[in-house]
Amino acid sequence: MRKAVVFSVLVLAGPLSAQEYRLGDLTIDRPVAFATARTARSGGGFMRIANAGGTGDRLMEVRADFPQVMIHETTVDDQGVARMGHVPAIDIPAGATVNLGPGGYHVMFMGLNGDPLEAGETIPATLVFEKAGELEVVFKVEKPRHTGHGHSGH
Ligand SMILES: [Cu+2]
Repeated sequence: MRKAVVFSVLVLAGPLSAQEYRLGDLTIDRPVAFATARTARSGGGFMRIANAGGTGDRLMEVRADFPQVMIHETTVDDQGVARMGHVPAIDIPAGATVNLGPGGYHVMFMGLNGDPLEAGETIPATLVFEKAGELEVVFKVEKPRHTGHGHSGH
């Protein structure tokens, strides 16, 4: 219980400082999600993962309190049409920084069903890495930027 209280204080302090998490050689920078429309069925989660170690790792899974959470990648085909597809894992090569951002890899919080993500909310989640293990993080929900990254197709 005491641990939970301390944790929430840290989260409240978040807006003034970038949220950064460390797990072994991995640094996870600023997990955010964007507020969704009331009718949206899913919302995207984003962050940056840096691997300072000498061996690669992989983000295998993200767990959070939604009916389904998947790892997606947005790709653009020859016709310029963007599509999202499930990817089983994201490689985090040794020495590399991998950006999960609009238009690329993202976490998909699915099954919102009339309970949209709202700015100011936080989403506790667990990141599961193949080698480094599990890490608890908190995604901050922010107002969407105008990136054209829609999820209406879900
Ligand atoms: Cu997606």
